[in-house]
Amino acid sequence: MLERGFREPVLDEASAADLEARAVALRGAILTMTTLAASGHPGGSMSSLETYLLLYHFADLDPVRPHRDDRDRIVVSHGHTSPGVYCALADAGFFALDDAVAHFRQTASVFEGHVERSVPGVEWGTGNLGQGLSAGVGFALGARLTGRGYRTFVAMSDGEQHKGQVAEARRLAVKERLSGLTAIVDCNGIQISGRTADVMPVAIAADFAADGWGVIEVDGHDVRALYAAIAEAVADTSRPVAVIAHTVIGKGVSFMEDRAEFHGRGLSGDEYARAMAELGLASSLEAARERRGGVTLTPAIHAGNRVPSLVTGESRTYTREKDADNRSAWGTALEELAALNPGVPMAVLDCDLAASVKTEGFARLRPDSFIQCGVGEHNAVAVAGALSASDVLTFFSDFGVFGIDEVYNQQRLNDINDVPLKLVVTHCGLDVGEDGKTHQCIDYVGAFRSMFGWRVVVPADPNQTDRATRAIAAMPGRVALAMGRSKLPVIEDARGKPLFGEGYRFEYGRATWAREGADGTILVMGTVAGAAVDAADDLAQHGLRVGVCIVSAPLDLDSDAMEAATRTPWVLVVEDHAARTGLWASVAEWSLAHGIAANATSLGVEGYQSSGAARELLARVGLDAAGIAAKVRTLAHATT
Ligand SMILES: Cc1ncc(C[n+]2csc(CCOP(=O)(O)OP(=O)(O)O)c2C)c(N)n1
Repeated sequence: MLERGFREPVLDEASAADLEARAVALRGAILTMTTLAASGHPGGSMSSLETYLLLYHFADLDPVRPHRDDRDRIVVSHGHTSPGVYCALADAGFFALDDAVAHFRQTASVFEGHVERSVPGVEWGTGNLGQGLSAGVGFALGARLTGRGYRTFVAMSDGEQHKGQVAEARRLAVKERLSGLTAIVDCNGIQISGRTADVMPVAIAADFAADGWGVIEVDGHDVRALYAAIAEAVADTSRPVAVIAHTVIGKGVSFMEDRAEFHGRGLSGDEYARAMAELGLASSLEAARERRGGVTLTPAIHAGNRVPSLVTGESRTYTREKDADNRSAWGTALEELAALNPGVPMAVLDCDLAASVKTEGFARLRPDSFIQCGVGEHNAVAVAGALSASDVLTFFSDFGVFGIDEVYNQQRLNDINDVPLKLVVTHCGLDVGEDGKTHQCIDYVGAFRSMFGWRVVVPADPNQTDRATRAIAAMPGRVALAMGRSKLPVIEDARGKPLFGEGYRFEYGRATWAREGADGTILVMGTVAGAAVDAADDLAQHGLRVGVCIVSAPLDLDSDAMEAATRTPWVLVVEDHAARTGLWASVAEWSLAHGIAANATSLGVEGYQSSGAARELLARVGLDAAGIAAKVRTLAHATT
């Protein structure tokens, strides 16, 4: 066998003959697993098989140490061809083939219908087509920013070339000069609904070439030619290269070849017998069935994510002398983190909004780590996810509506892939300025409520933003920091000192009491916290003592604070967010889960609003100090 790394230009004859023989047996294994599971995608698995065999045998990987830092990264973008991936990985020694065959698509098995990171050798979970090239761009950037210099290979299908995100990724790869990136496109010409040329014609080779990629066309079933093409791509240090592999769906079994029917179904017993006879293989269905009935595999664990050891520096304290905005406080803290940690690989991804989201200072300080993705958010979010999984402290910063709503599924895939991405969104809520409905991200908590690994932090003023920024940078996992646009007065405590100044330490999930008061409690998050405090101070002048509790982690409420709040006669939940999915929803959930029937009322955003100055829009829906005070008076009146 040749050495790994595709450094030799041609495949030696012994390896070629060996792979060809093994490919026949593995086609049988693909059929056995999809027939046994009575589902799955044999057709594309059989057309991509030679690609997978060459990649897993000859990329710089170590099956015994599948998470070695400087390993080459292989992303399979058409995750439905998992049977082909599992067969090739097993053949290269990553796990036992019999396990993959027997437990394919079995409940609780790692060998899922679409590839995912808990399988040794799988770098990126996919299934939503069109996202793998972006992940590959992320890994390739990771190779550069960590200095590890590994190569990244992305296997793709022809059907998914329809997706716009693929074009976004192609362009970014060229712009960033990612010559360590190779795409191999399985062009079998078939997809679910028939011929790819009929479903949606795409000039695949021409599109890659037009964007500046090198292009090599090859017979994707000829292991010698395919190896040579990949080696040629690897040797090209001037640009990323796409190997266009012309293949046949269902390759190797005459009645499956070139038939869309076999894109996504297992064979019947009769078809299976015919196919195995044609391949010259004995049936292994019964043995696999017996094994499937045995113990289900324990899920393997993926590499996990390293938490950077970070110097977070001295917090800045802003004062009332000069109003500041949260986004500038975030940008300043980010810049300080970058300056304080020269040895920590960091990246900021931007989609043409750096001036607004305040990442320009970082860009000046670390120009090579500032990745401008243009108006290509779907790509940017997937790139950022994979980059964050490459030991690079990665921030994606955008307006809320573009960094969350626009890219919900990409963020969901980041969740599934368990990446440690930090998302910093500004212009959230009605505090977006005059842009109007399309820009009003009033669901930033709600979107992440529907996922499982994202934590959301909503700072209330520049001081809390500064401290939260430093804290989330050092936190493991996915964290979204969500803020508005406007300048906000620094919130002060009852003695007139900055509430989130000296002596305050940000702790995820810990709420902060800005005012004490036994007559009722305002629970508030984010932009409108200052207005709630002003309302409470105003009411105190008139003898009404209202507590104000500022919540910065709306998805993980502080039980101590909640218990204290619910002991008061009423609770008013105030937020610049759709109440039905925001803090109000969390409070309702908490109350039910704790069996505490809080006398609670909501004051949030009940629908998209018009264009207008944030201050006016918030006042119009009662989210200014006067509106909050008026609401409190009705509650106080009702309970006396
Ligand atoms: C974003 C997205 N849309 C739709 C699907 C459903 N889907 C699964 S496979 C497939 C056809 C893809 O064609 P190709 O990848 O060329 O499949 P092949 O037949 O070659 O395996 C579609 C539309 C999906 N997985 N992801």
